[in-house]
Amino acid sequence: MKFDKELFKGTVLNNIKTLYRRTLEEATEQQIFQAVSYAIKDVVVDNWMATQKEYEKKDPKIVYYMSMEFLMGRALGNNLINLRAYKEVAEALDELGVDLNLVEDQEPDPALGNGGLGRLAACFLDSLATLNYAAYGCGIRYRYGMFRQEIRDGYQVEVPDNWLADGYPFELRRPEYAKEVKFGGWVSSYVDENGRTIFKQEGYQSVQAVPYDMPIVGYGNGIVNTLRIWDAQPVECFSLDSFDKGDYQKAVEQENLARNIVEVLYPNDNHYAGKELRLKQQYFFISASVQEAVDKYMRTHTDLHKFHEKVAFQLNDTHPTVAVAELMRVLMDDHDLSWDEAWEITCKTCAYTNHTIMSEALEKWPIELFSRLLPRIYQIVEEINRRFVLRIQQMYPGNQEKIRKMAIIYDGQVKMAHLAIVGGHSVNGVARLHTEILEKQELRDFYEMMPEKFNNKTNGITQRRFLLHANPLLADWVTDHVGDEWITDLPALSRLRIYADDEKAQQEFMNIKYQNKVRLAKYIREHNGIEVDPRSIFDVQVKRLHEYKRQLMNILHIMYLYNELKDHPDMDFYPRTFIFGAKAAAGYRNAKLTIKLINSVADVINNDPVVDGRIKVVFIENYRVSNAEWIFAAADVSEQISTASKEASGTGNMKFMLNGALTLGTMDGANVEIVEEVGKKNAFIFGLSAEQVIQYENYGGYNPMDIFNNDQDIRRVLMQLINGTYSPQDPELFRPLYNSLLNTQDTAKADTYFILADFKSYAEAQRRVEAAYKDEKNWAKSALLNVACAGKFSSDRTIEEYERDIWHQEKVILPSKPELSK
Ligand code: B1N
Repeated sequence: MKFDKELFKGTVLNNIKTLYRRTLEEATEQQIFQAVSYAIKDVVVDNWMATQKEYEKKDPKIVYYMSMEFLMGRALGNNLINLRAYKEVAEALDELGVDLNLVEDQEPDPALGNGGLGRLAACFLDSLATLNYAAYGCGIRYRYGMFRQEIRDGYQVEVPDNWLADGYPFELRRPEYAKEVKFGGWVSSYVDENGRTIFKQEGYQSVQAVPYDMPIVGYGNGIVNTLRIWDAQPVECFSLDSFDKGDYQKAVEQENLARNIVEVLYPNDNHYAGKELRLKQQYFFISASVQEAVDKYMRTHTDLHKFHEKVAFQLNDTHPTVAVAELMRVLMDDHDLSWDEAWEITCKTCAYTNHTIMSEALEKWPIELFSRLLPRIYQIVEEINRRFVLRIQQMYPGNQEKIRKMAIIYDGQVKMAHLAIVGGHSVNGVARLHTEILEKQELRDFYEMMPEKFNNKTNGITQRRFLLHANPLLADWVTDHVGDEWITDLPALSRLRIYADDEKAQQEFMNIKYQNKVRLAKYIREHNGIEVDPRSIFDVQVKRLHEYKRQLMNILHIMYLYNELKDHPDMDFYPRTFIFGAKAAAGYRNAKLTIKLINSVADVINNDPVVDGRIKVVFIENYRVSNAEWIFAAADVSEQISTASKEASGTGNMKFMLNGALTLGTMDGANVEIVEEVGKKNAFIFGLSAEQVIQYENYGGYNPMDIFNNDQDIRRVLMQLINGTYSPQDPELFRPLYNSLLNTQDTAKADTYFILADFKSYAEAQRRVEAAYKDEKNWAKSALLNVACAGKFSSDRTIEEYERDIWHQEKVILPSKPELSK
C-alpha cells in the first residue's frame, strides 16, 4: 500500500481537532507531536493486529526477553524509519508548514534503563521484529525513568524524569491481562486426597500488575511485536463495610506497596545496592510476565510438558532470575506438575546472559530478606539448591570447597548468578573476551561442571537507529554507493571497501563528517555556550560514569596536554575538542567528583588565552539516546579506554565505528573484535592486556607509587588535583580522586583501575591520533574503512546467533503487504 500523503495530512489535522479542539495554527508543538504520533500509531496498530493474528495462526515459538531495563529512546522517528515512511512524512508535514525534526524533539526520551544493558535490550527488540521473530520484551513501566542530569556550578544535579507528564502516545493499556502478584506472609502446606503436598501462600499482601504495551515495528516487513511493561495498582479499593482497623491498615499498606513498586528506576549501572524495593520490583514484573506467558500458552495448548517448545525466557543479567523459581511455582502449584516435570521444563525454557564480571554488581540477596518477601519462592530455591549440592557432592566427593564456591545458597545469601546458571540451559557472555574470562576465571567451576551450557554472543547495535536515523547524510551517501541492503544486512557495507582509496569518495565522506560536526557544534553552542571549531578533532567519550571506564584517565591526560601547551606555547598542536557525556549514579562519590573535575578543567582551559582555542573541553549535559545519535555522527575519535577485562563488551564503541570514528582503546570487551575487523592500522590500541590486569589482581605486584615517584609528568598532574590548580577556593576538593590513585595506607586499594599504569601508553596513543589526523587522506581512508568493516556489529547478527544456538525460532512472514511500505 502506498503512502497517502493527503490522507495523512488530514488525519493529523483531525487529531489536533479532536484531541485539543484547536487548529494547526493554534496548536502547541507538543500537541502537534501528539497528533502526528496518533496518526502514525493508527497505521502501526493495523500492522500490529495483523501480526498478532498471523502469530495466532502459525503458532510460532515466542521469545520473552526479560529485562529490568529497556532504554528505548524516542519512538516517533524510529517508527517512521521502520515503516519506511520517514521521508514521505517529513514532506507531508513540510507542506503543512511543520518541521518533523522539531516534532520529534517534543517527544520525551523514554529512559527506562541506565546504559548499555538497557539499550542492548532495545536494539534486540528492533532486530527480532525486523528478522520476523515473535518476541515480547517484558519489563517495568517506571513512573520515573533515568533522572535528567543538570549541571550546576560544574556539579551533577539529578532531576526527576517525568516522562509520562503529557501522556505517551505509543503505549496502550491492557487491563484485560492484569495479574495478581503476592508478597510476604507465610506458606502453609497440607496433603490432599491424592497424597500430594499442596503449598499455599497466606497472610500476604498483593498488588495488581497491569500491562502497558508498546509496539515494536520491524523494518519494512509489517511485523509489529510488543514491549510489555507492567504498572502496579492496588488490588482493589477497600470496601467501606470492612472498615475495621485491621483491614484499613492492610488496605493502606497494599496501596502504598503498589504506589512504591514501580515509582523509579534504580539509577545504578554495574552496581548492586541490595535494596528491598529492588527485589520487589524484580519479582513483581517477573511473576506477572511468567503468569501471562503460561496463561497465553494454555489458551491454545493443553500439554505443559511441551511449554519449552513454544516459549523461551531470556534473562537479561541476573535481575530477572527469580523467573526460574517463579516458573517452577506456577507449573507445580498452579498446574499440578511434579518437581521433576517442572524442573525439566524450566531448565529448557530459561537461558541467562551475563553482562559483567564487576564483583560489586553481583546480586547476592540476604536470606532473611529474600525469604520474608518471597516465602514460597525461597522454599523452591532451597530445594533447587539442595538438589544441586547433591550433584556437586556426587561429582566432587568430599570437596567442601566446591560447595562453598558453587552453592546457590551459602553464607546467609542467595546467589542469583548461580541460580541462573543451574536453572537454565544456556549461559552466555556478551563479547568473545568476556566469555573467555567467564569460562576461565569468574565462572570456572560452573564451566568445568557444565561446559555445554556456555556460549558467546558478541553484542550488536541496530543500524536502523544508529545510522539510518542518526546520520541521514552518511546513510544516503552509503546507499548511493553500495545500495540499501545494509539496512537489513549490515555486512553489505563491506562493498564500501573499494572506495577507501578513492579521493573523491574520501572527500565526500569527510565533508559529511564535517557537516555532522557543524550540527553538533551548534548543539554545543546552544546548550553549553561554548564555541567549538568543527575543523578540530572531535574526541569523544560518552557512556555512564564509572571508575573502570576511566573518564578520570581521559581528563588527567587533558590536564597533561594543557601543561605541555603552557610550557611550550608555540609547540605543534592540532586543535582538539574533547567531548564528554556521562551520568553518574546518584550515590557514587568519585564518579560525581569526576564530573566536577571535568567541568573545572573545562573552565580553566577553555578560557586560557595561551591555549587560544586549541583545546576545548565540553561536558554535554544529560547524555541520553536522543543526543547520542548526534554525537556518534560527529565523532572523529571514539574513546573506549576501560581497564582491560572490565568492560564486558561495550556497544557505544560499535555506534562510533558505524559512523566512521576511529577507536582509541584498550584490548577490552568488543574492542578486541572491532580491531580484528578493521585492522590494527585503523585504530589506536594501548595499555595493559586483560591477562596482565588479571595477573596483577591475582598475584599483586602493582604499585602506582613507583610510577608517581619516577614520572614527573604524571606527578605534576596528580599534584594539580590537590594544589588548587582547578579548585582555587577549595584545594582539597579533588583529594578523594587523588587518594583513589595513590592510597598510601593500603597499596592494594590504590589505583585499582590501573590508570597510572596505562597513562604513558595512553598519551603515546593520543600522539599517534594527532599524527594520523594530520594525514588527511589516510584518516579519511581509515574512517571509511571503519564504516565498511562494521558489518559484524549489527544486532541482527547477534540475534541470529541467539536463534541458532539458544532460541531456535521459526520466522513468521506476513501474507499481505504491510501498511505504508512501498
Ligand atoms: O552491559 C552492556 C555491555 O556492553 C557493557 O560492557 C556492560 O557494562 C553492561 C546492574 C548492569 N553490565 N552490567 C550492567 C546494569 C544495571 C545494573 O543494575 C548491572 N550493565 C552492563 C550490554 O551487554
